[in-house]
Formats: sequence, C-alpha cells, structure tokens
Amino acid sequence: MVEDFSNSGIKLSLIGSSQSGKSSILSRFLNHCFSDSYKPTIGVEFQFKQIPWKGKSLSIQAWDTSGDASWRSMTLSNYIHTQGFLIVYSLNDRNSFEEAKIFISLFKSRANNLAYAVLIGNKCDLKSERQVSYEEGKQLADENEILYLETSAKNGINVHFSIKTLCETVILLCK
Ligand SMILES: Nc1nc2c(ncn2[C@@H]2O[C@H](COP(=O)(O)OP(=O)(O)O)[C@@H](O)[C@H]2O)c(=O)[nH]1
Ligand SMILES: [Mg+2]
Repeated sequence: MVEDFSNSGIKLSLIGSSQSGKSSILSRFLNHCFSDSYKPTIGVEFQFKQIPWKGKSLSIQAWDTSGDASWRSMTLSNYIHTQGFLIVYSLNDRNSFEEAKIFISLFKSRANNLAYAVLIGNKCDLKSERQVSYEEGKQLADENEILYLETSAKNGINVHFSIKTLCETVILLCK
C-alpha cells in the first residue's frame, strides 16, 4: 500500500499510564515547553503540527489520550486509525512499566497491522529515582519487536528524535 502522507499526514497516539508524561512529551514536541504542574488529560485531545520533511513538509496529527482505565474503551476505538504509537511509561514508576505491558498487548491486538510503536521510558532526568533499568525497557521492547528509547520531556532529551524516528518507520512500512 502506498500512502500519500503529504495530504493525509501521519496519525500518532500517545498511550500509557496516567502521569507517565504523555502530555508533557507532546507539549515539548509541539510547543518546545514543559510545565512541572500536572493537568490530567480528559478522554482524548488532538493537535496538528507540520514538520520539515526531506525538503517538503509532513503533517502530524497527534492524539493525546488519558491513561485512566475509565477512558480506555473510548481511546481503543481510535487505535485502528493510528499509524504510530508512543507507548509511554515513567522510569521512576515501576507500576507504569507493568502497565506498559498491557498497552503493548492492546497495541498488538487492536492496531492496524501496518502500525508501528516505540516504547518510551520517560523522565530519564530523574536519575536517582529510577525504578526500571535501561536493560529491562530494552528487553520488553525487543520481545515485542518495537523500538526502545528513553526520554525526558523536562529536558527535551530524545523527544523530537523519538517522534521523527516513529514517523520515519511508519512511512517506510507503508511503502
Ligand atoms: N522530571 C520530569 N517530570 C516529568 C517529565 N515528563 C512529565 N513530567 C511530570 O509528570 C507529571 C505528569 O505529566 P503528564 O505529561 O501530565 O502525564 P500524562 O498523564 O501521561 O499526560 C507532571 O507533573 C509533569 O510535569 C519528565 O520528563 N521529567
Ligand atoms: Mg495527559
């Protein structure tokens, strides 16, 4: 299937536990900013961004979801139309890592078979509070044949790189 991304753009979704940093990753990517205060995402929110892409521009439609279980069925109906997933957990919260396993299985069972996911261990700036090692994150991603990256929405580490890499893989898979 050859898809014309210049018109339709790429649809990305951020999924994962509440407070893992999904909205912060998105505002770092979209607006180059970060806030320490927590504002829960209700249901699903989406935003657009055009980024320069190989001499042209690529339109990205980014869907930010609530990690809350009560919204999960609503956000699930969105999976089939999503081409790229950022499955986010927080490196200082082992519970969010355990929940990432659930989000990976939802991705595998509900997403389009051309969709791709990146597993993101976020908050890598909080070095002394780390509860999940790099090796554990990498192993989980390898077992599920997805990419693993560690980010900090706070410091901007790997945020643009993760999203660009995800878009690149989605475009390659659709060719
Ligand atoms: N130190 C640190 N805090 C972060 C980072 N990303 C998000 N946070 C904080 O974690 C909390 C939850 O972030 P939020 O983006 O709302 O999480 P969401 O529920 O997954 O959308 C907020 O207080 C953020 O300021 C990060 O990379 N480093
Ligand atoms: Mg949020």
